[in-house]
Amino acid sequence: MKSIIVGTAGHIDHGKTALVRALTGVDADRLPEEKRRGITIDLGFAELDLGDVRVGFIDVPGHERFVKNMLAGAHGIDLVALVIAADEGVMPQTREHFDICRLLGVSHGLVVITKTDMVDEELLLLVRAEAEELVAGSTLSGAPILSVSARTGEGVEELKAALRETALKVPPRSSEQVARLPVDRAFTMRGFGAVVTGTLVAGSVAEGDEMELLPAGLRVRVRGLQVHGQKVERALAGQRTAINLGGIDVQQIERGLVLAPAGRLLPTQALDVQVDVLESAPRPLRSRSRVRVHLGAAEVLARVRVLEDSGEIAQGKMGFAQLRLESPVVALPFERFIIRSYSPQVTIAGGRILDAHAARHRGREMEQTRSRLETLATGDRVDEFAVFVEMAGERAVRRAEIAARTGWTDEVLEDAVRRAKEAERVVEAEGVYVAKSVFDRLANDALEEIAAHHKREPLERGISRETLRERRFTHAAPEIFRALLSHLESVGALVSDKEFVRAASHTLSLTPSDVMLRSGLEKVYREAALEAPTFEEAVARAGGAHHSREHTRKILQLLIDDRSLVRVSPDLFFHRAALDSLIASLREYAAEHEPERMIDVSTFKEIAGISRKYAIPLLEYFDRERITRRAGDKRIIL
Ligand SMILES: Nc1nc2c(ncn2[C@@H]2O[C@H](COP(=O)(O)OP(=O)(O)OP(=O)(O)O)[C@@H](O)[C@H]2O)c(=O)[nH]1
Ligand SMILES: [Mg+2]
Repeated sequence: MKSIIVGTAGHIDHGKTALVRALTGVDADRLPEEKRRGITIDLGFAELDLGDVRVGFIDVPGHERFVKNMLAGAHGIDLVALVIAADEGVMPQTREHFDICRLLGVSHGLVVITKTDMVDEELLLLVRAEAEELVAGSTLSGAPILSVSARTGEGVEELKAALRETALKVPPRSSEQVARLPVDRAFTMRGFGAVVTGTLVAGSVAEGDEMELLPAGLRVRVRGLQVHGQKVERALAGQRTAINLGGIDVQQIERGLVLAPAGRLLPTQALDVQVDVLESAPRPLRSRSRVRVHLGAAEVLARVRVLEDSGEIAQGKMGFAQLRLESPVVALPFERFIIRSYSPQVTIAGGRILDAHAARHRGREMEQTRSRLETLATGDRVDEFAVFVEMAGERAVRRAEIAARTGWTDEVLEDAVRRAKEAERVVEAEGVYVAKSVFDRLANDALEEIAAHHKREPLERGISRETLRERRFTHAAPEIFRALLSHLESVGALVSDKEFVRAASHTLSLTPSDVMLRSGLEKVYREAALEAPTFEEAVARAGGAHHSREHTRKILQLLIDDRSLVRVSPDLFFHRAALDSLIASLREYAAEHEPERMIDVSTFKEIAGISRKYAIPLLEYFDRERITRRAGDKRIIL
């Protein structure tokens, strides 16, 4: 069965509460003060079963001073019943409430002319004409206009039929976002504890769900749920829902908090928005003005920064702005909000959020900022995802950030990622996303940096990854840096060798005397075999004593790089061939001493034909290389 939320709207005393009562039998004015003063002060609730449609009514106060309360309910409605008393016609709050509904994007509704018993036919026609004029040009133009008397009951049945028909036209709520319930009421129920109520604006909530109240970040557990006064296991988007919460005291809960899945969304204090300024606003919306922002059931103070060159958005016009909030809220793209002036408190504008976690924009980047916002305002999900990724630049964004920023469910997020990757707009690395354009630029930077390094150090085999990262990529996400190098390696632009990388095209440029020194050193170590000389001695024997130590070290490094020599300890080098034959002898010895395969230092010295000075560093080297393993004062040959 379809569930629909209908909100009343209209001037004070025009018969909204009486109408809800005529329809449902429920007096939505609950507070003693409301009864005493005969006016509605806070939101009231009632239900109506229309066969295949279940209507949840939110009855709002018409009094100018309680528009704030009206807004706490109006954000969640699917359909508005705009009430106009036949004896008074269109009045200030008729217009203000209607403006609010329009700005909140409530596109379905009907007009109800009440108190028809108090006027004659002629006046009724006049009010009807006035109503038509009010809604002309809006999404409610052409909506049904009904005449009702709550006193005599005349027209009530026709109204029910019209409500049902209109309700059936309301499209179902999107299921793209995770559950959110802006709290409009919190109370304690004896034996149950804290209960919150509100309209579940997205997703679904089930018994046992772990949730949190934002922006406070209070963790709670769903103990039980009611929809339309009936216990249910799961509540769905679009339903008026009462939730019994565990793990919290009712004093901690206030109107405006949002119930959402635990750990999924994040509070924010800066919103990039598209604003629609009312024709009736007393002045344009200007930068630096202090305003009241009504979002969900919350109200927060904010400073406006208009993102248009003129610094203002004129009456009747639309434009981009940033709202800097004085306290945090939880907000998501495409949520609607209302702006009221700080004082006097009147509705002046409304709009849609485009980026709920906005960055500060620099003046000279205004053009780019606007074009990004334009994309967010008009683009699809992939555009939205790509824009958020692009904005992060080389810092890149993590999956959890995107989830918090969009409110998307896992499936929707997955789909956006897949399509953005297919379209080559985004690159993914270990759950981190970076714009393709940024990735390409970084790849280019890496190649440039490596080329520069080769130029400076022609005798080095490359640059260490860490040095490269420190030179150019300290701001980049480490995941992206790693992905970058493996990408460059996979396309053959780069060769990586342990912790070093070099350009695939890099070749050593050796002078003839370097070449001679290199082969000379190689020969010295080969012939010395296990009688390895000191490095200075080796250089002298190779006839390279006239080179600087720094230079001869570089040549030595080349021999290590091409695996001719092995560094056994910081200043002790052996030729690989000598080590290989020593290893072979060790293994032979082990085979003759199965199953122990044990050797001690003196046997080792004998086999190798070396003194203790070399035996210890060599054995330690073999331990590190897993050729031997220490066992007491002996070693096992592995
Ligand atoms: N004669 C007549 N009186 C009505 C009708 N509907 C409401 N009234 C009276 O009008 C007065 C205001 O009605 P409410 O329903 O409280 O008006 P409201 O729009 O809810 O007022 P607020 O919530 O304070 O904005 C009450 O005294 C009602 O009895 C009607 O159809 N005919
Ligand atoms: Mg009322």
